[in-house]
Amino acid sequence: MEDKDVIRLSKRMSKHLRHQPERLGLTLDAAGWVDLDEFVRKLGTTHEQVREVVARNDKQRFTIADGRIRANQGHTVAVDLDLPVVEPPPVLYHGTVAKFLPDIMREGLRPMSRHDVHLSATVDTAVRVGSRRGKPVVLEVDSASMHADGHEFRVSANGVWLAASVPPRYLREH
Ligand code: HQG
Repeated sequence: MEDKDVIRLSKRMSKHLRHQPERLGLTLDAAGWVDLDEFVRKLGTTHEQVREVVARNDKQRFTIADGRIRANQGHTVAVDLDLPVVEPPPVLYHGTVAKFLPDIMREGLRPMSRHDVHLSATVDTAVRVGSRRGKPVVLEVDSASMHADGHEFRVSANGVWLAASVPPRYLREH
């Protein structure tokens, strides 16, 4: 497949595996999995194309296992990915844009429409995430203190760090 076709199919797959499975008549199980044969059929594509997207995806957004597929993170539908709580690296990063800063510094990072706040292990990744919305601003998260204070962290299969929220006292501009 050409790159642009991989991206287009990846976006369709994300849409149905994260946000609107019902639009294709799919039902995700509690952990976000759906039968791969059914998914391929309802998407109107082929196993080869779906496997190519999973393998070539720039961010490893999907996992195929035991004849099923799921998105690794980013859901807005209710799923419990069943990820273990783990100790985070001492510092994590969040990419955003300047117009959100006043609210973020007042009330902290909130998951907005997603399940969790998404944090990055590297500044580079946070810059990329922030750039989706304009000129990126990177926030540093004092994850060591959060962890010490009892906040839970999880990490998705593709290395995205997840937290329920980040109170403002743990945030500063990078
Ligand atoms: C902001 C992409 C006001 C937050 C990326 C962000 C990521 C607040 C936006 C993944 C706020 C939410 C997630 C507050 C947070 N007040 N604004 N209190 N708290 N915000 O898209 O982190 O390509 O839900 O800064 O790579 O941008 O989909 O989150 O700008 O990993 O795989 O509210 O999406 O991955 O936006 O991105 P999002 P995000 P995929």
